[in-house]
Amino acid sequence: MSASANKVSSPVDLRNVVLVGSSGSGKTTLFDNLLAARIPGHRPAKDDTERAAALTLASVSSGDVVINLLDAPGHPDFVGELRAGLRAADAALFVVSAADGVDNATAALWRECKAVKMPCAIVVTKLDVERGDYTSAVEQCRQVLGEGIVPAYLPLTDGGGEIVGNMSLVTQNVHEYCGGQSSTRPASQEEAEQIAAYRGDFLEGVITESEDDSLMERYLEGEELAVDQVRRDLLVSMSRATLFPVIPVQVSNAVGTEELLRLVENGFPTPAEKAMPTITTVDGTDLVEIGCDPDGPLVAQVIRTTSDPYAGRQSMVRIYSGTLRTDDVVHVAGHREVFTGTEDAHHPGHEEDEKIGPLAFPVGLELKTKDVAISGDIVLVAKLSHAETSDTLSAKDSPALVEPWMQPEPLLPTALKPATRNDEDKLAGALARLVVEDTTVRLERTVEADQELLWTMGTAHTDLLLGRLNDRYGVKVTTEPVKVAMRETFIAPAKAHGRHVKQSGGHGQYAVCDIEIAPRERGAGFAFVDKVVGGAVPRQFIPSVEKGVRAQMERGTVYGFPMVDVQVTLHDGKAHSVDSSDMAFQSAGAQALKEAATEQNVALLEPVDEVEVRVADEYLGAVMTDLSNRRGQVLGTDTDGAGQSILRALVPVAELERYAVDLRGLARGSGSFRRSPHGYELVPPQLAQKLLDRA
Ligand SMILES: Nc1nc2c(ncn2[C@@H]2O[C@H](COP(=O)(O)OP(=O)(O)OP(=O)(O)O)[C@@H](O)[C@H]2O)c(=O)[nH]1
Ligand SMILES: [Mg+2]
Repeated sequence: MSASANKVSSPVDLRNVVLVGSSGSGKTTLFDNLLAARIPGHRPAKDDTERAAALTLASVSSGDVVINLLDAPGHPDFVGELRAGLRAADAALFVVSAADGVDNATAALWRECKAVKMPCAIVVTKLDVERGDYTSAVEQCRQVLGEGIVPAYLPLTDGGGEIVGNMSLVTQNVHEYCGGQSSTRPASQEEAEQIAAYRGDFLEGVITESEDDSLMERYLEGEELAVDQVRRDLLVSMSRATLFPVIPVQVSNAVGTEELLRLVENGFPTPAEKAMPTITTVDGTDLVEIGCDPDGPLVAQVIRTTSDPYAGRQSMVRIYSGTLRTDDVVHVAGHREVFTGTEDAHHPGHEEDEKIGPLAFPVGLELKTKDVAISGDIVLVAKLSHAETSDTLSAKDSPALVEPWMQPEPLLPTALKPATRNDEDKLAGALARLVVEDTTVRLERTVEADQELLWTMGTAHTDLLLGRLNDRYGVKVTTEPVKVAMRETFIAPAKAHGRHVKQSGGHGQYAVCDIEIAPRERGAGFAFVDKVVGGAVPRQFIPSVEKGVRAQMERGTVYGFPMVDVQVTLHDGKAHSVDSSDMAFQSAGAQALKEAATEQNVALLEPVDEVEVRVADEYLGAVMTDLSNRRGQVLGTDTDGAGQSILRALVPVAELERYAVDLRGLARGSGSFRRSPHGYELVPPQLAQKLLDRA
């Protein structure tokens, strides 16, 4: 079958390639350049906020293969889309702008690729911009990104410094571009010298990383190596993600697109060569051995989901094994808890059978339908209603589970307030939909403050989601400051006399209790001590006093926040043989606590989180200063020995609301952090009012 109709009969004829690089490095421009080189009349898609935030798929036939190109957003808010793209693809084109250099954001993206051992070729863009220089871009890549980076092509410039082609270190030929067409010719004397200056490094890298000992011997003896042999070793070393060939491109005149497409065709791993993700039985107990075989049992995964009010739902699906056919009934399973160990309220475990709707693949802007997609392919499936992002589709008779990719933790909270009653009614349903689609969003309904918090990756992500709420679901919301769940506690011992006496007419109520209150250590909780002697408070009413005290602690005293960390000792009281009751002693206990509390002996507590910040070494000082301005208390620092510092600190939650945004600015994109609840700490008196206003 011909690849041009995207009817591929073997996984070896497929290449799945994701474009990775920092925002503005030129990925989308290159994506369109590569498509335009093979799709006559290709026009770029409208670049709106949805397009810029989404992993976008396009299929293109090139030579004997079909390339599924994925354009991933570079903005750190959308790293979830990038991770989905890294899961779907078998190799990456890592785009670096020569004009902007290798910054922290680029280094962070490189770590993303490294974390999943992604085979990468590095594409250098923006060589036409002032300061854009190939050699220094390569040098920077080596310094910042690490070992194994070697140019495979050099740019060819004309007399005016314009890039008009490239020189291949593989073939030692020159590719010259004219009007978007490239022609190949042997290198001139001068060009050959330039090639020779870089070729040694390139060949040594390729041969070393491919561990081709016999070739190394022949190379060291000065033998001229066959181009095919070099290509084969390049593929091996690139597939191992230990060697990263570099290639320059010039989008304005399409320089490099042909070589890049050929490199993908001949030098990039096929789906059959890529290691499988972890696949288990549906209950996660046994590993399932799966190969990339179109005749094997179906195992596929939903990479991303979009819903459109008109077109309905569309799922991007990567097939690992077997063949997916329109109208097939498949098993859908999602069980994150199997891999994380905890139930995820937003993505509850589920299993259903579902019929596969029409399959499609985008050729540029145009969607083309097909009936069959084989292992190794990426397709769009219309109208799946049960399968959510990261769920597994598998054969009904041998259901399986593919481990979801690592999700980043959303750390920026926004409190949402529906604009009208009508919006309030629609909000919950709309949010639930957004959350199952986008696995980097979390919802939290706070109990005390009764706020709806939307946790996202950053402000651009929040804006995107609020835009979707409005555009897709017609729900309007405003935002408000996030409230902090405060506590109160006794900071000095106190005594109180609680009296609940009502004896006018009928059945009376009589209870008197004397308590002593003592502060306890942070986190020690509540303790109730019974020191009643001589039956001053009858046995059966002692738990009543405790119950009353606890109820008042829940309601709070001076500030109205739940009280924690106190010891209450009941040492005396009075009862009446007829009028005393459980209720009366509960009231007396509650009242005693309330009466003991004054502004002098009760203080506010605020929640504190333990925070772990990872940041490039050079920003450690700035991060520490900033944390101390946030009233943070550094617990310790460490280094990973690879340029990253790790810092642990206790920081008040009130100071962390915007930390996701601020850290990124402070550490120029090099920072990330995690947080977990630590406990409560006393609020400095001078800050109490400010915090009360926010609670
Ligand atoms: N001069 C010049 N401009 C370029 C080149 N490549 C891209 N650009 C421009 O740089 C800008 C950003 O390019 P995009 O392709 O949108 O960048 P991106 O990597 O997709 O960015 P994100 O989608 O935000 O991650 C656009 O205005 C492009 O026209 C290049 O090689 N030379
Ligand atoms: Mg883009």
